[in-house]
Amino acid sequence: MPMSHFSAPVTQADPLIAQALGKESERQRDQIELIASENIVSRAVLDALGHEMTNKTLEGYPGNRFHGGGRFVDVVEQAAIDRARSLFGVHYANVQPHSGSQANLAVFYLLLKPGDRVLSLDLAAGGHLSHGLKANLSGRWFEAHHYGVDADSEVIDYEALAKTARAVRPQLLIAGGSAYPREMDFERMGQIAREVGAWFHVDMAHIAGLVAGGVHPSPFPHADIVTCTTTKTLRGPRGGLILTNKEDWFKRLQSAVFPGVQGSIHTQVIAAKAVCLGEALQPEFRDYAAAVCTNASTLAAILKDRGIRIVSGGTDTHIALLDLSSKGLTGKQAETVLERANITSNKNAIPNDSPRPPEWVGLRLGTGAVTTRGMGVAEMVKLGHLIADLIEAEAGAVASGANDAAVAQAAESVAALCDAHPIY
Ligand code: DSN
Repeated sequence: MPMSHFSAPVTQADPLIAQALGKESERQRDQIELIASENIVSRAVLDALGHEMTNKTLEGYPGNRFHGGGRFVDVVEQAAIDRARSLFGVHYANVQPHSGSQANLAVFYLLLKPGDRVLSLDLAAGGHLSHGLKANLSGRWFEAHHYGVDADSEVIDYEALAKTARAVRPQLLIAGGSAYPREMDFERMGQIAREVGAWFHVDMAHIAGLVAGGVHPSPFPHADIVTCTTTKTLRGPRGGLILTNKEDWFKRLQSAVFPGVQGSIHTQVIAAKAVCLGEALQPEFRDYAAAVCTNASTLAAILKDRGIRIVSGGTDTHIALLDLSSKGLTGKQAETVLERANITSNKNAIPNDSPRPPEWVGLRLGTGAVTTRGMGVAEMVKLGHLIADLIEAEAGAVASGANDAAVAQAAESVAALCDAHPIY
Protein backbone atom coordinates (compact mmCIF):
# COMPACT_ATOMS: atom_id res chain seq x y z
CA MET A 1 0.00 0.00 0.00
CA PRO A 2 1.58 3.37 -0.95
CA MET A 3 2.05 5.82 1.93
CA SER A 4 -0.40 8.16 0.18
CA HIS A 5 -3.18 5.79 1.30
CA PHE A 6 -2.56 7.01 4.86
CA SER A 7 -1.69 10.61 4.12
CA ALA A 8 -3.32 11.95 0.96
CA PRO A 9 -6.35 14.08 1.78
CA VAL A 10 -9.46 13.58 -0.31
CA THR A 11 -8.59 16.70 -2.31
CA GLN A 12 -5.62 14.76 -3.72
CA ALA A 13 -7.02 11.25 -3.62
CA ASP A 14 -10.39 11.86 -5.26
CA PRO A 15 -10.91 15.26 -6.87
CA LEU A 16 -14.46 14.51 -8.05
CA ILE A 17 -15.67 13.72 -4.53
CA ALA A 18 -13.51 16.44 -2.99
CA GLN A 19 -15.11 19.01 -5.26
CA ALA A 20 -18.63 17.91 -4.32
CA LEU A 21 -17.67 17.97 -0.63
CA GLY A 22 -16.23 21.45 -1.01
CA LYS A 23 -19.32 22.68 -2.82
CA GLU A 24 -21.54 21.18 -0.12
CA SER A 25 -19.59 23.10 2.55
CA GLU A 26 -20.10 26.30 0.55
CA ARG A 27 -23.79 25.53 0.05
CA GLN A 28 -24.29 25.07 3.79
CA ARG A 29 -22.35 28.28 4.48
CA ASP A 30 -24.31 30.31 1.94
CA GLN A 31 -27.85 28.95 2.28
CA ILE A 32 -30.36 29.40 5.07
CA GLU A 33 -31.33 25.89 6.09
CA LEU A 34 -34.99 25.48 7.03
CA ILE A 35 -35.47 21.74 6.46
CA ALA A 36 -36.95 20.64 9.78
CA SER A 37 -35.02 17.38 9.92
CA GLU A 38 -31.66 19.11 9.58
CA ASN A 39 -29.29 20.87 11.90
CA ILE A 40 -25.64 21.91 11.97
CA VAL A 41 -23.51 19.67 14.17
CA SER A 42 -20.58 20.88 16.24
CA ARG A 43 -16.99 20.56 15.13
CA ALA A 44 -16.60 17.98 17.91
CA VAL A 45 -19.34 15.81 16.39
CA LEU A 46 -17.67 16.12 12.96
CA ASP A 47 -14.32 15.14 14.48
CA ALA A 48 -15.83 11.97 15.92
CA LEU A 49 -17.54 11.12 12.62
CA GLY A 50 -14.31 11.51 10.67
CA HIS A 51 -12.23 9.49 13.13
CA GLU A 52 -10.41 6.25 12.35
CA MET A 53 -12.68 4.55 14.87
CA THR A 54 -14.67 3.93 11.66
CA ASN A 55 -12.19 1.13 10.90
CA LYS A 56 -13.32 -0.94 13.87
CA THR A 57 -15.78 -3.77 13.35
CA LEU A 58 -17.74 -4.86 16.41
CA GLU A 59 -20.90 -6.76 17.11
CA GLY A 60 -22.51 -7.16 20.50
CA TYR A 61 -22.52 -4.75 23.42
CA PRO A 62 -19.89 -3.13 25.67
CA GLY A 63 -18.02 -5.85 27.56
CA ASN A 64 -19.58 -8.61 25.47
CA ARG A 65 -18.36 -8.37 21.88
CA PHE A 66 -17.96 -10.86 19.09
CA HIS A 67 -14.65 -9.32 17.98
CA GLY A 68 -11.48 -8.36 19.81
CA GLY A 69 -9.98 -4.89 20.12
CA GLY A 70 -13.13 -3.16 21.25
CA ARG A 71 -12.01 -1.63 24.54
CA PHE A 72 -12.03 1.98 23.36
CA VAL A 73 -15.29 1.65 21.48
CA ASP A 74 -16.68 0.17 24.71
CA VAL A 75 -15.74 3.40 26.50
CA VAL A 76 -17.50 5.42 23.80
CA GLU A 77 -20.64 3.28 23.62
CA GLN A 78 -20.98 3.12 27.41
CA ALA A 79 -20.65 6.92 27.57
CA ALA A 80 -23.36 7.30 24.90
CA ILE A 81 -25.64 4.92 26.83
CA ASP A 82 -25.05 6.67 30.16
CA ARG A 83 -25.57 10.12 28.64
CA ALA A 84 -28.78 9.11 26.84
CA ARG A 85 -30.13 7.61 30.06
CA SER A 86 -29.30 10.69 32.04
CA LEU A 87 -30.55 13.14 29.38
CA PHE A 88 -33.95 11.49 29.05
CA GLY A 89 -34.18 10.16 32.61
CA VAL A 90 -34.59 6.48 31.66
CA HIS A 91 -33.09 3.20 32.78
CA TYR A 92 -32.34 1.68 29.38
CA ALA A 93 -30.87 3.16 26.22
CA ASN A 94 -29.73 1.40 23.08
CA VAL A 95 -27.50 3.66 21.00
CA GLN A 96 -26.80 1.28 18.13
CA PRO A 97 -29.67 1.84 15.62
CA HIS A 98 -28.25 3.14 12.36
CA SER A 99 -31.29 5.41 11.88
CA GLY A 100 -34.70 6.23 13.28
CA SER A 101 -36.33 3.76 10.89
CA GLN A 102 -33.99 1.00 12.11
CA ALA A 103 -34.86 1.87 15.70
CA ASN A 104 -38.56 1.59 14.85
CA LEU A 105 -37.99 -1.71 13.10
CA ALA A 106 -36.30 -3.07 16.23
CA VAL A 107 -39.36 -2.03 18.27
CA PHE A 108 -41.61 -3.90 15.82
CA TYR A 109 -39.29 -6.90 16.03
CA LEU A 110 -39.50 -6.78 19.83
CA LEU A 111 -43.24 -6.32 20.22
CA LEU A 112 -45.06 -7.57 17.12
CA LYS A 113 -45.56 -10.59 14.92
CA PRO A 114 -46.12 -10.16 11.17
CA GLY A 115 -49.79 -9.39 10.62
CA ASP A 116 -50.23 -7.59 13.96
CA ARG A 117 -52.04 -4.25 13.95
CA VAL A 118 -50.40 -0.86 14.43
CA LEU A 119 -52.21 2.46 14.77
CA SER A 120 -50.20 5.54 13.80
CA LEU A 121 -50.54 9.15 12.67
CA ASP A 122 -51.60 9.48 9.05
CA LEU A 123 -48.74 10.55 6.77
CA ALA A 124 -50.73 13.55 5.46
CA ALA A 125 -51.34 14.64 9.05
CA GLY A 126 -47.60 14.62 9.72
CA GLY A 127 -46.84 10.92 10.33
CA HIS A 128 -43.77 8.96 9.21
CA LEU A 129 -43.33 6.35 6.51
CA SER A 130 -41.77 3.83 8.90
CA HIS A 131 -45.03 3.78 10.91
CA GLY A 132 -46.94 1.64 8.42
CA LEU A 133 -46.78 3.17 4.95
CA LYS A 134 -47.81 0.49 2.44
CA ALA A 135 -44.60 0.98 0.45
CA ASN A 136 -42.50 0.47 3.62
CA LEU A 137 -41.77 -2.89 5.26
CA SER A 138 -43.77 -1.65 8.29
CA GLY A 139 -46.89 -1.39 6.13
CA ARG A 140 -46.26 -4.58 4.23
CA TRP A 141 -45.60 -6.87 7.22
CA PHE A 142 -48.04 -5.28 9.65
CA GLU A 143 -51.67 -4.24 9.37
CA ALA A 144 -51.45 -0.46 9.60
CA HIS A 145 -54.33 1.80 10.60
CA HIS A 146 -54.10 5.55 10.99
CA TYR A 147 -55.53 8.38 13.04
CA GLY A 148 -55.62 11.98 11.89
CA VAL A 149 -56.28 15.54 12.94
CA ASP A 150 -59.49 17.42 13.60
CA ALA A 151 -60.73 19.07 10.39
CA ASP A 152 -60.97 22.54 11.98
CA SER A 153 -58.16 22.75 14.52
CA GLU A 154 -55.76 20.46 12.61
CA VAL A 155 -54.65 19.16 16.00
CA ILE A 156 -54.81 15.39 16.67
CA ASP A 157 -58.43 14.41 17.23
CA TYR A 158 -57.96 12.39 20.43
CA GLU A 159 -61.65 11.39 20.62
CA ALA A 160 -61.53 9.99 17.10
CA LEU A 161 -58.21 8.32 17.89
CA ALA A 162 -59.76 6.60 20.93
CA LYS A 163 -62.70 5.44 18.82
CA THR A 164 -60.43 4.02 16.11
CA ALA A 165 -58.27 2.35 18.75
CA ARG A 166 -61.35 0.66 20.29
CA ALA A 167 -62.45 -0.57 16.86
CA VAL A 168 -59.01 -1.68 15.59
CA ARG A 169 -57.59 -3.04 18.90
CA PRO A 170 -53.99 -2.47 17.75
CA GLN A 171 -51.09 -4.28 19.38
CA LEU A 172 -49.06 -1.05 19.05
CA LEU A 173 -50.13 2.60 19.19
CA ILE A 174 -47.49 4.93 17.71
CA ALA A 175 -47.19 8.65 18.36
CA GLY A 176 -44.85 10.94 16.47
CA GLY A 177 -43.98 11.85 12.94
CA SER A 178 -42.21 14.23 10.61
CA ALA A 179 -44.47 17.21 10.09
CA TYR A 180 -46.77 17.59 13.08
CA PRO A 181 -46.18 21.09 14.47
CA ARG A 182 -48.12 20.79 17.74
CA GLU A 183 -47.38 19.38 21.19
CA MET A 184 -48.62 15.81 21.51
CA ASP A 185 -50.70 14.70 24.48
CA PHE A 186 -48.65 11.64 25.43
CA GLU A 187 -50.57 11.14 28.66
CA ARG A 188 -53.87 10.83 26.82
CA MET A 189 -52.43 8.58 24.15
CA GLY A 190 -50.88 6.35 26.81
CA GLN A 191 -54.29 6.03 28.48
CA ILE A 192 -55.88 5.09 25.16
CA ALA A 193 -53.18 2.48 24.52
CA ARG A 194 -53.68 0.91 27.94
CA GLU A 195 -57.47 0.93 27.54
CA VAL A 196 -57.25 -1.13 24.32
CA GLY A 197 -54.38 -3.36 25.46
CA ALA A 198 -51.78 -1.86 23.09
CA TRP A 199 -48.15 -0.98 23.79
CA PHE A 200 -47.49 2.73 23.45
CA HIS A 201 -44.50 3.68 21.29
CA VAL A 202 -43.44 7.31 20.86
CA ASP A 203 -41.17 8.13 17.94
CA MET A 204 -39.82 11.52 19.05
CA ALA A 205 -37.33 11.82 16.17
CA HIS A 206 -38.16 15.44 15.40
CA ILE A 207 -38.66 16.71 18.92
CA ALA A 208 -35.95 14.79 20.83
CA GLY A 209 -33.89 17.97 21.26
CA LEU A 210 -36.95 19.86 22.48
CA VAL A 211 -37.70 17.13 25.02
CA ALA A 212 -34.04 17.09 26.08
CA GLY A 213 -34.12 20.87 26.41
CA GLY A 214 -37.29 20.80 28.52
CA VAL A 215 -39.51 22.72 26.08
CA HIS A 216 -41.70 19.79 25.01
CA PRO A 217 -43.26 17.37 27.53
CA SER A 218 -41.38 14.11 27.81
CA PRO A 219 -43.06 10.94 26.50
CA PHE A 220 -42.05 9.31 29.80
CA PRO A 221 -43.64 8.00 31.96
CA HIS A 222 -46.55 7.49 29.52
CA ALA A 223 -44.74 5.62 26.75
CA ASP A 224 -43.68 2.00 27.02
CA ILE A 225 -40.91 2.59 24.53
CA VAL A 226 -39.43 5.60 22.77
CA THR A 227 -37.32 5.90 19.65
CA CYS A 228 -35.64 8.92 18.12
CA THR A 229 -32.91 10.06 15.83
CA THR A 230 -29.86 11.92 17.02
CA THR A 231 -30.06 14.21 13.98
CA LYS A 232 -32.72 16.98 13.86
CA THR A 233 -33.27 19.01 17.03
CA LEU A 234 -30.88 16.85 19.06
CA ARG A 235 -28.14 18.20 16.74
CA GLY A 236 -26.06 15.08 16.39
CA PRO A 237 -25.01 12.56 13.74
CA ARG A 238 -27.36 10.48 11.57
CA GLY A 239 -28.52 7.61 13.75
CA GLY A 240 -31.15 6.34 16.16
CA LEU A 241 -31.74 5.63 19.85
CA ILE A 242 -34.18 3.38 21.72
CA LEU A 243 -35.21 4.21 25.28
CA THR A 244 -37.38 2.42 27.80
CA ASN A 245 -37.95 1.86 31.50
CA LYS A 246 -39.43 -1.61 31.09
CA GLU A 247 -36.84 -3.76 32.81
CA ASP A 248 -38.24 -7.04 31.54
CA TRP A 249 -37.59 -5.84 27.95
CA PHE A 250 -33.94 -4.80 28.36
CA LYS A 251 -32.42 -8.14 27.35
CA ARG A 252 -34.81 -8.78 24.49
CA LEU A 253 -34.27 -5.24 23.21
CA GLN A 254 -30.53 -5.82 22.99
CA SER A 255 -31.26 -8.88 20.83
CA ALA A 256 -33.94 -7.06 18.81
CA VAL A 257 -31.34 -4.52 17.65
CA PHE A 258 -28.49 -7.03 17.32
CA PRO A 259 -28.85 -9.59 15.80
CA GLY A 260 -32.57 -8.86 15.25
CA VAL A 261 -32.36 -6.11 12.67
CA GLN A 262 -28.68 -5.08 12.52
CA GLY A 263 -25.20 -6.54 12.41
CA SER A 264 -22.07 -4.64 13.33
CA ILE A 265 -22.24 -1.16 14.76
CA HIS A 266 -21.22 2.16 13.20
CA THR A 267 -18.49 2.75 15.74
CA GLN A 268 -17.55 6.33 14.79
CA VAL A 269 -21.24 7.34 14.67
CA ILE A 270 -21.68 6.05 18.20
CA ALA A 271 -18.75 8.26 19.24
CA ALA A 272 -20.49 11.21 17.58
CA LYS A 273 -23.75 10.31 19.33
CA ALA A 274 -21.91 10.35 22.66
CA VAL A 275 -20.55 13.81 21.87
CA CYS A 276 -23.95 15.25 20.90
CA LEU A 277 -25.63 13.73 23.96
CA GLY A 278 -22.91 15.28 26.11
CA GLU A 279 -23.63 18.65 24.49
CA ALA A 280 -27.36 18.27 25.09
CA LEU A 281 -26.65 17.68 28.79
CA GLN A 282 -25.09 21.14 29.13
CA PRO A 283 -27.32 23.87 30.61
CA GLU A 284 -27.00 26.01 27.45
CA PHE A 285 -28.78 23.36 25.42
CA ARG A 286 -31.96 24.32 27.25
CA ASP A 287 -31.56 27.89 25.98
CA TYR A 288 -30.99 26.54 22.48
CA ALA A 289 -34.17 24.43 22.58
CA ALA A 290 -36.23 27.36 23.85
CA ALA A 291 -34.82 29.62 21.12
CA VAL A 292 -35.69 27.01 18.45
CA CYS A 293 -39.36 27.17 19.48
CA THR A 294 -39.43 30.96 19.81
CA ASN A 295 -37.89 31.25 16.36
CA ALA A 296 -40.46 28.87 14.84
CA SER A 297 -43.42 30.69 16.39
CA THR A 298 -41.99 34.06 15.30
CA LEU A 299 -41.53 32.84 11.73
CA ALA A 300 -45.06 31.40 11.70
CA ALA A 301 -46.53 34.64 13.08
CA ILE A 302 -44.87 36.81 10.41
CA LEU A 303 -45.99 34.50 7.61
CA LYS A 304 -49.51 34.45 9.02
CA ASP A 305 -49.55 38.26 9.17
CA ARG A 306 -48.51 38.26 5.53
CA GLY A 307 -51.57 36.19 4.59
CA ILE A 308 -50.08 32.71 4.42
CA ARG A 309 -52.13 30.05 6.17
CA ILE A 310 -50.24 28.12 8.83
CA VAL A 311 -51.53 24.59 9.39
CA SER A 312 -53.11 24.39 12.87
CA GLY A 313 -52.73 28.16 13.16
CA GLY A 314 -49.19 28.08 14.55
CA THR A 315 -46.61 25.85 16.18
CA ASP A 316 -45.48 24.50 19.55
CA THR A 317 -42.29 23.01 18.13
CA HIS A 318 -39.53 23.77 15.61
CA ILE A 319 -41.91 23.20 12.67
CA ALA A 320 -44.13 25.67 10.83
CA LEU A 321 -46.21 24.02 8.12
CA LEU A 322 -47.49 26.39 5.43
CA ASP A 323 -50.58 25.86 3.29
CA LEU A 324 -49.99 27.53 -0.08
CA SER A 325 -53.32 26.64 -1.66
CA SER A 326 -54.75 30.13 -1.25
CA LYS A 327 -51.69 31.48 -3.10
CA GLY A 328 -52.34 29.09 -5.98
CA LEU A 329 -48.95 27.44 -5.45
CA THR A 330 -47.78 23.91 -4.80
CA GLY A 331 -45.21 23.16 -2.14
CA LYS A 332 -42.73 22.29 -4.90
CA GLN A 333 -43.11 25.71 -6.54
CA ALA A 334 -42.54 27.44 -3.21
CA GLU A 335 -39.59 25.18 -2.39
CA THR A 336 -38.04 26.00 -5.78
CA VAL A 337 -38.40 29.77 -5.56
CA LEU A 338 -37.00 29.76 -2.01
CA GLU A 339 -34.04 27.67 -3.12
CA ARG A 340 -33.30 30.12 -5.96
CA ALA A 341 -32.88 32.73 -3.22
CA ASN A 342 -30.71 30.31 -1.17
CA ILE A 343 -33.34 29.30 1.39
CA THR A 344 -33.68 25.52 1.69
CA SER A 345 -37.01 23.95 2.66
CA ASN A 346 -39.19 21.05 1.53
CA LYS A 347 -42.60 20.49 0.04
CA ASN A 348 -44.87 18.52 2.36
CA ALA A 349 -48.36 17.10 2.51
CA ILE A 350 -50.82 18.94 4.75
CA PRO A 351 -53.95 17.33 6.24
CA ASN A 352 -56.28 16.14 3.44
CA ASP A 353 -53.71 16.98 0.78
CA SER A 354 -53.47 15.24 -2.60
CA PRO A 355 -51.89 11.77 -2.42
CA ARG A 356 -49.55 12.88 -5.25
CA PRO A 357 -46.40 14.67 -3.94
CA PRO A 358 -46.14 17.01 -6.97
CA GLU A 359 -49.62 18.33 -6.08
CA TRP A 360 -48.97 18.82 -2.35
CA VAL A 361 -49.72 22.36 -1.25
CA GLY A 362 -47.67 22.29 1.95
CA LEU A 363 -44.23 23.67 2.67
CA ARG A 364 -42.42 22.59 5.86
CA LEU A 365 -40.07 25.00 7.61
CA GLY A 366 -37.96 24.15 10.67
CA THR A 367 -35.77 26.35 12.85
CA GLY A 368 -33.20 23.90 14.30
CA ALA A 369 -30.34 24.89 11.98
CA VAL A 370 -30.92 28.66 11.85
CA THR A 371 -31.02 28.75 15.66
CA THR A 372 -27.71 26.87 15.79
CA ARG A 373 -26.30 29.61 13.53
CA GLY A 374 -27.23 32.09 16.24
CA MET A 375 -30.22 33.62 14.49
CA GLY A 376 -32.93 34.90 16.78
CA VAL A 377 -36.23 36.74 16.70
CA ALA A 378 -34.97 39.73 14.66
CA GLU A 379 -33.59 37.42 11.98
CA MET A 380 -36.80 35.37 11.94
CA VAL A 381 -38.81 38.53 11.32
CA LYS A 382 -36.54 39.35 8.36
CA LEU A 383 -36.65 35.79 7.10
CA GLY A 384 -40.44 35.62 7.41
CA HIS A 385 -40.79 38.72 5.24
CA LEU A 386 -38.27 37.39 2.73
CA ILE A 387 -40.19 34.12 2.43
CA ALA A 388 -43.52 35.93 2.11
CA ASP A 389 -42.03 38.24 -0.57
CA LEU A 390 -40.77 35.23 -2.52
CA ILE A 391 -44.09 33.40 -2.26
CA GLU A 392 -45.96 36.49 -3.41
CA ALA A 393 -43.51 36.99 -6.27
CA GLU A 394 -43.87 33.35 -7.31
CA ALA A 395 -47.68 33.56 -7.11
CA GLY A 396 -47.51 36.71 -9.28
CA ALA A 397 -45.11 35.05 -11.71
CA VAL A 398 -47.50 32.13 -12.23
CA ALA A 399 -50.01 34.65 -13.55
CA SER A 400 -47.83 37.25 -15.21
CA GLY A 401 -44.24 36.27 -15.88
CA ALA A 402 -40.84 36.56 -14.22
CA ASN A 403 -39.86 36.99 -10.59
CA ASP A 404 -36.11 37.30 -11.11
CA ALA A 405 -35.82 40.73 -9.49
CA ALA A 406 -37.58 39.56 -6.31
CA VAL A 407 -35.38 36.45 -6.15
CA ALA A 408 -32.20 38.48 -6.64
CA GLN A 409 -33.22 40.93 -3.93
CA ALA A 410 -34.06 38.14 -1.48
CA ALA A 411 -30.79 36.35 -2.29
CA GLU A 412 -28.86 39.49 -1.32
CA SER A 413 -30.59 39.63 2.05
CA VAL A 414 -29.97 35.90 2.58
CA ALA A 415 -26.26 36.42 1.84
CA ALA A 416 -26.13 39.20 4.44
CA LEU A 417 -27.85 37.00 7.04
CA CYS A 418 -25.47 34.12 6.34
CA ASP A 419 -22.40 36.38 6.48
CA ALA A 420 -23.53 37.70 9.84
CA HIS A 421 -23.99 34.13 11.17
CA PRO A 422 -21.02 32.10 9.89
CA ILE A 423 -20.58 28.35 10.38
CA TYR A 424 -17.41 26.31 11.02
N1 DSN B 1 -38.45 11.89 7.97
C1 DSN B 1 -37.62 12.76 7.19
C2 DSN B 1 -37.88 14.20 7.50
O1 DSN B 1 -38.54 14.50 8.49
O2 DSN B 1 -37.44 15.06 6.73
C3 DSN B 1 -36.16 12.46 7.43
O3 DSN B 1 -35.85 12.37 8.76
